[in-house]
Amino acid sequence: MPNVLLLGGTTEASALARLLADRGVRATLSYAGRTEKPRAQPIPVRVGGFGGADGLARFLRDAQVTHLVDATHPFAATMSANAVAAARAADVPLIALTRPAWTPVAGDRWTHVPDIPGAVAALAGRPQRILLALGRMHVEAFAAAPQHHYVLRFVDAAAVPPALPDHHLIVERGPFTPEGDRTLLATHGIERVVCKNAGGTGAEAKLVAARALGIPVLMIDRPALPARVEVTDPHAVLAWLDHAAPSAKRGV
Ligand code: 3Y8
Ligand code: NAP
Repeated sequence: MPNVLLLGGTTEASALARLLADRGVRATLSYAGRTEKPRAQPIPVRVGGFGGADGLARFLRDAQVTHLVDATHPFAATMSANAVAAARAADVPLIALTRPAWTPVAGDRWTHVPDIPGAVAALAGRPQRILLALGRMHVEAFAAAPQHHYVLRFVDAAAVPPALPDHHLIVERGPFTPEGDRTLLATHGIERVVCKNAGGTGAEAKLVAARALGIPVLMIDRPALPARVEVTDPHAVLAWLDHAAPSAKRGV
């Protein structure tokens, strides 16, 4: 009998949780606990870190997990690296459920930067009105480019106001719509969008809206991740569960 641990926090993870529940597969979805009220799930949920790769390996053994699915965000690089190391240490099969990176299409005005510091450096120059669609965790880095007016979008209200002298904070969780994001860009007179190459559909709306309005985008490329089996369709994970041999040691 499978006993799946699903590292979640994305649209794809939630879609897979629904499929696992519908098939009656024993599974637990794991959140880091970054948000106050994470989306309810149709399978049991656990919240909080594991204590590094060693902590996750211990969890896999103690909970007798038979399959590990890493469906975290492409920028959750530490979690994904820990998942590879822990799965190997605990001899548990691992698969990653991710989404293809976005690629520019006609009308897109993208500039690629390798990481958050690269995005900050690219914002040197005259003051602009910027949609900083990165969430809350990396906002402080942009205090090094204080000349801009920043429109920020967080999932939860900020306990401490962001350290950006000229900002407007919107508290809203995705997924977002092209119409809603077009209104956001137009209402705030946005001249540039800064975002991560998250891929998927839940964060794509701002790109569709920027394209329609001819607004340039500063696209932060994904961090490198260790090699692992990757799929982009939740149904491919179900097929993998049917064929991936759980650890023989576990006697399952
Ligand atoms: C806690 C779980 C689902 C998953 C929905 C997806 C889509 C909506 C769009 C913008 C971009 C951003 C941010 C974003 C999106 C989905 C997905 C996605 C981007 C929740 C969630 C958790 C988080 C964590 C949060 C981060 C932040 C990033 C906001 C739940 C809602 C910017 C990523 O306040 C904080 O500390 C927030 C931190 C990590 C990035 C950051 O650096 O701030 N996501 N987002 C997960 C956990 O605890 O393990 O609350 O329900 C999930 C979703 N957010 O099931 O429907 O699939 O990506 N999330 C980015 O893409 O750049 C918003 O504003 O345009
Ligand atoms: P991260 O930087 O890669 O991970 C930092 C630490 O957070 C991990 O080492 C782990 O702590 C804990 N952690 C991360 N994801 C976890 C999970 N699903 N379950 C349990 N612990 C987890 O991760 P992050 O970028 O902060 O992402 C945190 C969560 O938000 C993930 O669920 C991710 O899918 C979601 N998310 C992130 C982004 C983003 O832009 N980064 C966007 C959308 C959703 P320990 O070392 O103690 O185990």
